[in-house]
Amino acid sequence: MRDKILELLKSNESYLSGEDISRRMDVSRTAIWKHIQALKQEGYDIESHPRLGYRLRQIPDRLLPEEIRPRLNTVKIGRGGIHYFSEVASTNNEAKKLAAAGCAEGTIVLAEAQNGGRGRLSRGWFSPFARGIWLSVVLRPPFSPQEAPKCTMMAAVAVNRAIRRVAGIESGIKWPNDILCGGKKLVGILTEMSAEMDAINHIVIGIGMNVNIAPEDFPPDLAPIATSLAAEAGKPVSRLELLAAVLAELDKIYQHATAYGFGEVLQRWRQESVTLGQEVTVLGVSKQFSGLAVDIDEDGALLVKTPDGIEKVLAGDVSIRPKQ
Ligand code: BT5
Repeated sequence: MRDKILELLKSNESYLSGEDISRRMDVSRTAIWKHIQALKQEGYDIESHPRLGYRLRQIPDRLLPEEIRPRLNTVKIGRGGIHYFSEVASTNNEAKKLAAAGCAEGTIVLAEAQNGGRGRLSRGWFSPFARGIWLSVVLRPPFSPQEAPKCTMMAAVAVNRAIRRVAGIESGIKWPNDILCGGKKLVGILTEMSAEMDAINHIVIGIGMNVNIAPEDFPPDLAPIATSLAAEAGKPVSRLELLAAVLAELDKIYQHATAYGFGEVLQRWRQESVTLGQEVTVLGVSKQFSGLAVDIDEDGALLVKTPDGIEKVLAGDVSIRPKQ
């Protein structure tokens, strides 16, 4: 009902009387009034005129489900349900709870702000209000648990394409889970999985995108290593448009991967990588070594050429830094 009222207001540049809306919707004027109040609460700028009725002046800069639904260009992603929070600890935590309770594949969770946003290994993730896209997607893929790292790569390829398309900037993928621009981090991806020995129950892909964060608004420890799309593009970027592009790209490549495997994901990852061809230092749990990042293998592991031969680096257990 609320979506329909919004649609009506959007398609009308002038005023619509309460009576007119109530006739078209076949509900009372009081019900319409209540929906309009709720929309105003969400941040819609709706002018109410005692004689003329209602007029939508502006939609809010929020990732509201009412605004996402009409922009969804997907088969699965976002179709399972859109859970929206003004503020939450971590969208990944919410998505994991929903997934464990049996939510549909393609369910997404979004928040304007996170106060407990997480990176890998319990690192924090800076997630200021309405300045980024803090998103988690629930998938129930038919792949084996060993293939989960490739889901992170799949997300990276989808997000990178969406960024290039919407913001027109030259971003690249750093192994295994970052998107960088000019050497600084634009996006981080955190994939978490619940699985049996040979089957995945669900995967939650958490995507954190710095969209409209001004360089001076990053905390001092992040300022030298982080950037945002707006900072790189030199102008604000529509979060709604970008989100719609991310969901559409992810939907497309996920369908392709479930039907034909990860060949295309790996190929695109190689083309868009900023890690391959670089001298890197790998910081493992038990050992550290340097070498040339030459390729990824069919499992998504990074292959590093060292004086002792090729080292295979699996996702999740190392950090990589350009060699000094
Ligand atoms: C990541 O971890 O890069 C994964 C980040 C995933 C965040 C999303 S947001 C939606 C969903 N819900 C969550 O709770 N998480 C996911 P990692 O590679 O471990 O990098 C973490 C490191 O990146 C931190 O230790 C900081 O140095 C840096 N960092 C933190 N916030 C940042 C930001 N907004 N931009 C760039 N770098 C940041």
